[in-house]
Amino acid sequence: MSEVAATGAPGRPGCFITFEGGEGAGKSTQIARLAAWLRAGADGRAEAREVVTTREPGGSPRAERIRSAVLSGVAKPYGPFAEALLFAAARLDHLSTLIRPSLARGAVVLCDRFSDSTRAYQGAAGGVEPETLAALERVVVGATRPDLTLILDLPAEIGLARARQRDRAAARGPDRFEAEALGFHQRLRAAFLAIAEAEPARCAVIDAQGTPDAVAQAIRAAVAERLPQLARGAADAA
Ligand code: T5A
Repeated sequence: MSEVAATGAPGRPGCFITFEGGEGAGKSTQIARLAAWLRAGADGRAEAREVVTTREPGGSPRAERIRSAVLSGVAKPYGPFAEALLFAAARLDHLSTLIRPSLARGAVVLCDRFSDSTRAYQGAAGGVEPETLAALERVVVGATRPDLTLILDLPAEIGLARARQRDRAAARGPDRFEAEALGFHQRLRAAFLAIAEAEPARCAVIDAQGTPDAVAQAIRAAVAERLPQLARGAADAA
């Protein structure tokens, strides 16, 4: 077995890390930073570490088409359960075409949102029964559960302000979920914290209020603690 293999769950060579949290928490920013850190750790090794960054909804051409539809709000009239089914359909394709093949060849997969977002957005905030979503998760995700989930936590008002500032700079309006009322986003925050409390072995809560550098440092520390074999080369290179 190579030095960079067997970083995640037993039986699969790769390692699956998801980023979760409310709107504007800094997930995209931090995925790029963690990917760069992990890739830098591969420098000088006999065998380079492959890092794949991806996102949900989306991550594969078919899933990106579902993303465009759902975030445009076209499915909203069908209700949160129908939206959960669309996110699940996108996830099914994303898992089979990108995530599982990447893990099978030993890559580290960093994914911006995954099934905890369905639990929080369509479940806790949207009102779909947790048992229903758990059944959907079982059939869609199966054994491909994340090795580590980093939950970027900050008050909803701060995340929404960041997202709005970014949207203004890009001359675009809020998407389907950004447009929801503050109470919806506060329920999301509580839901992500409840997931972390229920599954402490998988989840690490990261304070996302600091500077991008401070948040990146906290994420590296969590990776080094939870997945030491993954962080070893990267920590040496930092
Ligand atoms: N969804 C998704 C569901 O409802 N169910 C599901 O099952 C799934 C998978 C996806 C939407 O779909 C929903 C959730 C979402 O509403 P999206 O566009 O991918 O839509 O939205 P988000 O995942 O929320 O991503 P965002 O792009 O809005 O936020 P990020 O990625 O968390 O934040 P980021 O890095 O883009 O940063 C936002 C802004 O803040 C700045 C950045 O420069 C940027 O301008 N920033 C900071 N500013 C100050 N301090 C820091 N530490 C900062 N970090 C970043």
